[in-house]
Amino acid sequence: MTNSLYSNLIEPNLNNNKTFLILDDGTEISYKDFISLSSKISHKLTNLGLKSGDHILVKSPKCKETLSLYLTSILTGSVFFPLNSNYTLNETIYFIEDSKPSFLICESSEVESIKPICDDIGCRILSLNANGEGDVTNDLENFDSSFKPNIRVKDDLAALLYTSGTTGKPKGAMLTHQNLVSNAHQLINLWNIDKSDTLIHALPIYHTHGLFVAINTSMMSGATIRFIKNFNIDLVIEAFKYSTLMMGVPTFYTRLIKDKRLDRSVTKNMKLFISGSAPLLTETHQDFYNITGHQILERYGMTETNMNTSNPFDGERKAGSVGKPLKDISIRINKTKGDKDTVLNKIGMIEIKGPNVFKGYLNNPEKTQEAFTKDGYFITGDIGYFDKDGYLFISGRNKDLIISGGFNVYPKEIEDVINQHKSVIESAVFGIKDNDLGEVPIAAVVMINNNTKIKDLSIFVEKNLVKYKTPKKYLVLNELPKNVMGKVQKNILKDKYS
Ligand code: MLC
Ligand code: AMP
Repeated sequence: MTNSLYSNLIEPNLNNNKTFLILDDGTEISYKDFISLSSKISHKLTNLGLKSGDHILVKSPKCKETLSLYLTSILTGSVFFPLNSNYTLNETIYFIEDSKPSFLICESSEVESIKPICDDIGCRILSLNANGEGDVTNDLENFDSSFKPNIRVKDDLAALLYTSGTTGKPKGAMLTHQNLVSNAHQLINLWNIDKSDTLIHALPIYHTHGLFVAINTSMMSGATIRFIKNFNIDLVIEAFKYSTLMMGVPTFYTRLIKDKRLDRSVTKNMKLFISGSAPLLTETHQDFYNITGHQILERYGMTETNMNTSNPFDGERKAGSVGKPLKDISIRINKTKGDKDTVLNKIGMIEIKGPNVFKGYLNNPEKTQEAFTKDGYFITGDIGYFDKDGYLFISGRNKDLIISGGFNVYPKEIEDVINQHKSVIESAVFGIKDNDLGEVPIAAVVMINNNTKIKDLSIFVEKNLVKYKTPKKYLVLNELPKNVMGKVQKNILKDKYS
């Protein structure tokens, strides 16, 4: 078996008649049929000019056809670049210009506005709607249901996922077949996933969590996926009856805890609840345990590295800790200037090396170099420490980042948009605690004229940014607190307005 995604996800399932996906309307699709669908699409796109190594930007909504484009990219040897289908035109233009895809798939309502940008770079645009209809799936009956794969080797690029890292514009993290395959193998072993499992999948499929952690581990172990379009609590609770696993962000768990239907009996078929992408409060861990008898297993990952640490399946799951490093992954705490020592633990920058760590940022050798230490460790921007048992605790972040419901929000990006408004002199975006989403962004703004309507500003921001990045509140201030160097002191704003 090689390290390619084809030989791990597709080849073993070519003739597998077991159910792969259970959809919201109850339809079940077998592995074999799903691979046939992906093979037909592969023929179609290849006929239209898709080649091995091409970037395929997929911005269509979560549906089985969008997921099959992931398999299409594996079969054709192209590079899968999934993107939030809700991104605005302005956000989308940046990704197209930076990644230069050969194919772009989006909803038919967006084709007209995006096409001119695609035309400029010779990118073919095709539609695919939430109901699975569009250019991608038209006339598929004319294509063969088997496809001779374009085999890639371990260091070849499999996917491109954008992330902003510490500052500035989003950068395309280049992930190889080896990065993804090695990580999924580790997680399957660690979490005891096998073909008898059914995973509740209510996450988006354009991030590491919902795509690689959830889909790769399930396909590699031949498990079934209850594929839910979004976190619909009724559908999730209904699915507990016949499922065994759930992967979610902490908001899934805080919402479940508030629901009166959650108890031991409704979750008795479940084997494992996993949480990640944002900090899980100790209180949430404890409340969920008291109500269901299940201890949520917390793990820690990133776009650039996939999963790094996890609490164990068997053994102690420590509330507040993200667990121990995965096998073959080396994690160290690098003490940098200003970091504190506690009596027992050294607190500092979390740095990572291993087969999971990405190849670099697309067309950006400078940022790639900055992201690694001289001896090849990836600098995560997360601050933490190990306890005496080797469990990692994340105690802060050395990056201006807000995590809202598991989505990363970069204040700088929002400030750049706010500052473009004609009535704004300057702004500062910061996160405040939120019971549902963990944190949410709010904005402090200094206006040219204090009579300007905030409504105008918020409409302007909403036109430019996807909903989850828009500030939940605007504060109009006469000035922003600054230090002697002129840097805005967000901690003062945070303390005052949280
Ligand atoms: C939705 N809204 C959000 C939001 N999600 N606002 C801020 N932050 C969010 N995360 C907006 C909606 O547009 C809506 O606005 C309002 O908030 C309420 O919407 P909702 O219906 O309650 O939201 P819902 O659709 O239920 O979404 C909440 C959620 C979702 C938590 C289920 O955000 C989600 O699926 N998050 C998962 C993100 C994820 O997969 N992260 C993994 C990154 S990978 P209005 O005004 O219209 O009411 C990674 C690596 C790793 O980090 O380690 O895994
Ligand atoms: P992303 O850029 O979307 O991949 O986000 C990765 C970031 O999410 C990490 O650098 C952490 O800051 C955060 N993160 C992921 N998992 C956890 C977790 N279990 N606890 C705390 N933070 C987490």
